Amino acid sequence: MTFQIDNADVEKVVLVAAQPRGSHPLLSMHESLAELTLLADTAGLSVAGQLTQNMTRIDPATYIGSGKVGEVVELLNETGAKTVIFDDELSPRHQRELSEILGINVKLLDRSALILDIFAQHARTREGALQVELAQYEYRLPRLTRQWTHLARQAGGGAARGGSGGVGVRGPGETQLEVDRREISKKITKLKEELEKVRQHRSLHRKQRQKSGVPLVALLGYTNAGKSTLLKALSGADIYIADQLFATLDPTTRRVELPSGRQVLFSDTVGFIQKLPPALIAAFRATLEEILEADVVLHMVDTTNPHVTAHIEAVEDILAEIEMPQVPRILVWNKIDAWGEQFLPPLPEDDRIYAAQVKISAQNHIGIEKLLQVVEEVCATSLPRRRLTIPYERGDLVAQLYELARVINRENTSEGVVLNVELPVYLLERFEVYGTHA
Ligand SMILES: Nc1nc2c(ncn2[C@@H]2O[C@H](COP(=O)(O)OP(=O)(O)OP(=O)(O)O)[C@@H](O)[C@H]2O)c(=O)[nH]1
Ligand SMILES: [Mg+2]
Repeated sequence: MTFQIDNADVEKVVLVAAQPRGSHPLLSMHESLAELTLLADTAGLSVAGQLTQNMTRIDPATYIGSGKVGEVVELLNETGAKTVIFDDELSPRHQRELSEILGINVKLLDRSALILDIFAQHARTREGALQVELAQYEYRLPRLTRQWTHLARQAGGGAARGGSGGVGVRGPGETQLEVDRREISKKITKLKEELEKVRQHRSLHRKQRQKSGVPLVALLGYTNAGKSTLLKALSGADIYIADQLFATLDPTTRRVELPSGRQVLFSDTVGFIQKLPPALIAAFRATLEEILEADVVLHMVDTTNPHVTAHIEAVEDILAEIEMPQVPRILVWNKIDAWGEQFLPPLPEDDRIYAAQVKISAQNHIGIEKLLQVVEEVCATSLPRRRLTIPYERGDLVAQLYELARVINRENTSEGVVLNVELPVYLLERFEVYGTHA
């Protein structure tokens, strides 16, 4: 248990983690609680105390059982904290029953609400803000109780970012929560419509990218792995980097030149975490759709994190959940500068899902050239090859191939220009009539 010096400006919280016997989560109860502490820290909260509970089963009414709730109340009194955060997502019933016992002056949140709050603080673009707002409404709708309306009055409304109500109640017009479920449902429908417009706009952008024929490399990984640091190292772009969870929410894409001179796009996006709220995954569809179109995935991990194996698994689980297509994946062990031993933990599962593994330090520019070489090789082997015979009068097509594909060799024959090329998948159809498999 940790106690911190009183600071009137900082919201004090008590964290509660519980684990039913026989469950095998990716992170142990204590490890997950440590992660929750980091999340609380990122949200600007001060952790005044922690409680853990090994239980035979989840209590249908209070999650942790009434005896333990008593301890929570005691700890709240002892520390003066008025906010409790549970490490697991509480069902609407748990939330209701616990709120009854804790009383109207105690704010009850769970990991999902905390993550949503961080997202609300970090959203920088309109799309990001819309997605977070949608996720918050979806999360709150079934949990709409007296507590929220009470908090709503306290909070007095607030923008998606920087509202005044403190953790968990920042966000979409708090006063809206005073209106009934139907109003919130209407709001959800409206947000979905707005997001649909954003999606269409994005898909237009994607079509332009596809036309440009430049392969897309998605930087994915657990939050804080160093994805943004790598994009900055590769492109020199001014990108926000922080020792914080979910520093990045909105995707950033930059053009990067591979050793051969070939151009690819690298896209940095929102990080993942275990127990990511389902409402968030659903709401971030527009952002995640971009990832789904990647030609290559760089799965970045923080080698220095003692739970790196669990992190890898958590990321793979989320990729499966969003139905990431089977494009080549490269496992990138980042932060090797800070990793004394030349030892990488064994991979949890079948390591054949990775086309390659590379060790780098994004911050100290170690292994970056090697990484780009590997990306180049993987791009080359993953793109289909064709032997195309283009009639001489279609010089425009030959020019297009030089621009959009990789021409391996060229020969002038009596039938036309014969080219061996690597084609991005979307060009296959266009050139089908000219080709045979190389
Ligand atoms: N020692 C060391 N630290 C690094 C390295 N790369 C990144 N970091 C640090 O790790 C922290 C997270 O880096 P980011 O690039 O923001 O990580 P991210 O994966 O984009 O994280 P989110 O956007 O929060 O998901 C920052 O404090 C970086 O300075 C590295 O190679 N070595
Ligand atoms: Mg980032």
